[in-house]
Amino acid sequence: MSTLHSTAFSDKELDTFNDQGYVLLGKVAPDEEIESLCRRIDDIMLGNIHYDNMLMQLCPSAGKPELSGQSKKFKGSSLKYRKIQDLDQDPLFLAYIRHPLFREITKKIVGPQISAFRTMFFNKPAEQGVTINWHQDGAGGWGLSIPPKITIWTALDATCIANGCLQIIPGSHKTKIPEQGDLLSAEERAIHAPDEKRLYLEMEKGEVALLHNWTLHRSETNSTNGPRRAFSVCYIDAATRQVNDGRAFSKVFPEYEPVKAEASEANAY
Ligand SMILES: O=C(O)CCC(=O)C(=O)O
Repeated sequence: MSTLHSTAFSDKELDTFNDQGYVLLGKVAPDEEIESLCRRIDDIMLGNIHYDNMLMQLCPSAGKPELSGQSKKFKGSSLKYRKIQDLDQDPLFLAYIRHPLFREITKKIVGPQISAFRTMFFNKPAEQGVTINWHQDGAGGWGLSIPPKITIWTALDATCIANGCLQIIPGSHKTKIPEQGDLLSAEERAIHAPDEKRLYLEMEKGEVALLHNWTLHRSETNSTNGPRRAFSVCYIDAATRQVNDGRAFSKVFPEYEPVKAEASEANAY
């Protein structure tokens, strides 16, 4: 097992994050914990473990277009889910979300009272998955009262170009780019995301990236014979509300205080 990141977030890492819009943290949890998360998410996809209130979406590769929208409904036993949200309800995922390092990071960048806007499994099933085009997260598309700043993205499988690793544009977090929503137009892509600025984040299983929400990112389909699973959490100031209905989000620091509310079905990425 490689060395785990300490529970402290260094000033150097903070400087890199501020300058580049991302910082790679290496592994923060033992291999066995990551393996347990993988087994748990597979069990949720297969219906061996069931939650009533999770936002779920099948990948188009599951071949059930009638079930490919997101809704709070189990769509059948299949490893071809594209997204599953609201994973803070699950004790294993909740423990990971509340990792002491993530507490330190959020305290330094966001503040002492923290909620999770989305606690989300992102999957590209073997030989499938969808292309996600260049976008920022929550620059204009999420309707939050306080702009979200950070997402912590964990590779549950090793990622590489062939299986659709994250691609980012370092430094792009300094500007809110899309005129509307989060997705870049063709003109914006040509200016802000030219190929020569693209960085492929190939990561080991269990490796973690801290991303500024405005760092441009995208990912391709998975052409390998194994899944590309990932877990992504957007940590926000607990005072944040959904502008259209005043909804709050489950608090994760200093204590866990779940909010019984509908998760947003509006964010498309
Ligand atoms: O996991 C991926 O490939 C993409 C993630 C993403 O686009 C997002 O978190 O907004």
